Order: sequence, then C-alpha cells, then structure tokens
Amino acid sequence: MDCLFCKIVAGEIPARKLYEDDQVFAFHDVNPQAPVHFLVIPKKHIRTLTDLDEGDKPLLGHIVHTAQRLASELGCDEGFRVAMNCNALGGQTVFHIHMHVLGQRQMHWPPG
Ligand code: IU
Repeated sequence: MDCLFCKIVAGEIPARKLYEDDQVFAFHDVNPQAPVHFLVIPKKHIRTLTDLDEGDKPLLGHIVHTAQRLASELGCDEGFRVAMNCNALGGQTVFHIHMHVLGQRQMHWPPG
C-alpha cells in the first residue's frame, strides 16, 4: 500500500515510536509544532475521518484514550491539545487518519 503511515507501522519508514499495540501506533511528529507533539494512528488504514463507519467507534475511543495516557506520561496534565485534520480543506496532508497531540506550550484559539 502506498501510504506513508502504513509504512511507519510496518517499520519500513523510521519513526520515534512511543507506543504500539494490536490496534494503534504512536510516534513523535517529525516536524514538531510544540515541545510535545506526537501522533496516534490506527494500524488499520482509514483514509480520512469521512471514511469512518459505525464499527470504528471503539477504535476511535482507543485512539483518544491512548492520546490522553501518553500526554499524561509526557507531562502534559496541565493542558494539551488534540487535533484531527480532515481532508485538504481541513489541513490534512497524510491520508491515513491520525490524532495530533500537542503540549508543553500555551495553545491559542482559533488555530490557523
Ligand atoms: P496532517 O494533519 O495530515 O497535516 O499531519 C501530518 C503530520 O505527519 C505532520 O505533522 C507531519 O509532520 C507528520 N509526519 C511525520 O511525523 N512523519 C512522517 O514521516 C510524515 C509526516 I510523511
């Protein structure tokens, strides 16, 4: 499959791995936008949020829970941001869904 994040999951492209289980993979973003910036992705290839179906609900819950747990482990309990960009207008550049987790700096609203 010609998907960069599937290749990261398969170990074909290097990534600084934070966590992995049978459903999800988490790694530090290669171009961090905050002192803490990592991504949580499903191992299953889902192109974008508009491709989700009912059966993906437990997987999405697991992604959120993994994001929260790792954010806490990385010292972000005071506050952090999660973001999922959807399709080109939403700022998505890698078409395999991923949850950004950013922390250890003041966040602002609205994002750009
Ligand atoms: P976006 O929401 O699709 O725009 O985010 C894609 C992110 O994936 C972006 O922050 C990249 O820096 C990041 N990334 C990465 O961490 N490692 C890679 O090999 C590639 C992209 I390609």
